[in-house]
Amino acid sequence: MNSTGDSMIEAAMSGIEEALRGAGVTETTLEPGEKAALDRHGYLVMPDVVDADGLHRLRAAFERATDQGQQAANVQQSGTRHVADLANKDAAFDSVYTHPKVLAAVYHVLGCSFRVFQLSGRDPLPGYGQQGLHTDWLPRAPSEPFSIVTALWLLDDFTPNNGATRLIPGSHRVPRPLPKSMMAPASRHPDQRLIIAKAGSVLVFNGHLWHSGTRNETNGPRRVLQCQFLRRDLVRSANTRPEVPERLAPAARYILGV
Ligand SMILES: O=C(O)CCC(=O)C(=O)O
Repeated sequence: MNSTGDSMIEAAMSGIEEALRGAGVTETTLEPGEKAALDRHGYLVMPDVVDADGLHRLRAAFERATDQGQQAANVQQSGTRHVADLANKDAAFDSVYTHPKVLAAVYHVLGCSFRVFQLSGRDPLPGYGQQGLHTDWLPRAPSEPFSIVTALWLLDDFTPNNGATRLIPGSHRVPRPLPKSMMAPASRHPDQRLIIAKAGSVLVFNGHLWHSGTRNETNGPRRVLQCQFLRRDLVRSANTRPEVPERLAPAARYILGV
């Protein structure tokens, strides 16, 4: 969108607080215990965010989106189905970046204006998916604010052996970068925790938290939608190419950054 279009949206939606209100976020959307978990542990699992019908729609949209384009060659190399730019691929994904509770969590962590940086999907195939521990943004000095929050929408159950996300609780507050030795996929951190949760849950975490996907040891899929929200002042070019869906309400357009 050109600068005239940008300023029209900015004028229509004067800031993040208005966008959050438009999306239905209130002071009490997040409970005190949920805020405390985000502060202390750096993550929160929200169960039952998506009901059975919603899951059916999101899974179908995920499959349609991964069928588009040249996926097969990439999958053979990486053993993981990746699909990018979902905001442009299906209206079913609109709810992923406008859900009030997720937005409330993002605002709680960042405390400033933000927008979608990337909305993608990930499905490690049987035998694949082990990643090294990483963060989703550059290392930060203790005096610097947090920059990014990631929300993983579980389209399949996370079980002990199907490639669930592992994370190190509290590591978003560690005042030194992730040790190189821990970045190797084979490394195990003594404090790592595997997130076991039902399909329809959303795992929201501070993007500075040390985390990774693990190996899918089953024969089933382990699909997630990955939505990253970045401080608005850091977005140079987002990894999403929104073609401004007309259906979107002003709050959704603001959060998407279109
Ligand atoms: O899919 C997951 O469990 C986490 C993936 C992840 O951290 C990443 O792709 O950077």
